[in-house]
Amino acid sequence: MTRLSGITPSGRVQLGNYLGAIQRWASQGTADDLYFVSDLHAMTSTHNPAMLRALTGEQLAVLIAAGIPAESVFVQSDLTRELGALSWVLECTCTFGEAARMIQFKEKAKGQAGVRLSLLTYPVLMAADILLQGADEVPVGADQRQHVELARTLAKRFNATYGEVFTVPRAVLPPAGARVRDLADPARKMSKSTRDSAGVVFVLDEPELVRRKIRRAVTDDARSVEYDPRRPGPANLLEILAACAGDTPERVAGDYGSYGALKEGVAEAVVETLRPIRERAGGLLDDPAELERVRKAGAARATQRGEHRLHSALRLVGTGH
Ligand code: AQP
Repeated sequence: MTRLSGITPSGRVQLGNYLGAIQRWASQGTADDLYFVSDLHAMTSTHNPAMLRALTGEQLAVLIAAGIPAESVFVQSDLTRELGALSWVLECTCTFGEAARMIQFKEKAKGQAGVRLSLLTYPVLMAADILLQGADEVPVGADQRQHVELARTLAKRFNATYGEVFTVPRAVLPPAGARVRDLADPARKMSKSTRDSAGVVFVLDEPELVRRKIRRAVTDDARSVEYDPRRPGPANLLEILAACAGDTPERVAGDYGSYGALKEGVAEAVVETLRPIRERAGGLLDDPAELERVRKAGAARATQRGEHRLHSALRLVGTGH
């Protein structure tokens, strides 16, 4: 059974990406699972090419530094030939109405001038990501569920029209995990592309900067440290601490008598959780030849895994050899 998950280089990897996804990918993934840096998905709105390249390298290094086996990781754009060809076949399988119905497209395109056509078509590219690799399960949040449903529809339609080639994928909800919120504005989730990064802990931040951001986290004026999900600031700190300690927020709350002490505890737990990843990722980023070697090997394996499906699909639609 193959599970496929990706991370988009729309900004630097933040603590929420790590605690909510990458940590689980590293500890619970199986040898058949695949994890990729979806750099092509980061191009559906204005982007900076040099930044995209740097962020892609950083994310690849973080995935490997976090302990995901290098043979399970690849960069999406290293498969542009295969994904480009399969996207075209799938665009010829998808109707305009199906693509235009995607809620995320409607929301993101609303009121925006110069909307890139790729914002409309990227769910088809996402279907290509999934179908090329023969993924059975795609763990996604509610916002991406409709896109996996589209991949499912396209797989079934292709198989019924031309012949059985694609595994029909299933969207699965990732196991409930930490939903890390912005430290400066706990009403919203921590995000890599947030403009003001005062409340965002990046995985590669220096320890002193991590401590500073956590010390400035917004709490409230209650005096006691208790876990109450209706108090988003303190609850966020306790959830982060619990995720780092492998414990429950209710239990870790009992160890602290003041917000000051709690913040010190959270800061140390986060610094120690991220330390080995920051060090290993730093080592990889300082050794571009090694990172390139890992990247090439991942690309070769992912290409090889999908090659036969692409060739069959091209042949069955009446193209290729
Ligand atoms: N704050 C979060 N708490 C828990 N999990 C999170 N994830 C993201 N933010 C949090 C999980 O990280 C994985 C990779 O995310 P993505 O690159 O697919 O995009 P995203 O969910 O949109 O992440 P960001 O950081 O918020 O990026 P931008 O700013 O571009 O929107 C996913 O599994 C996601 O659930």
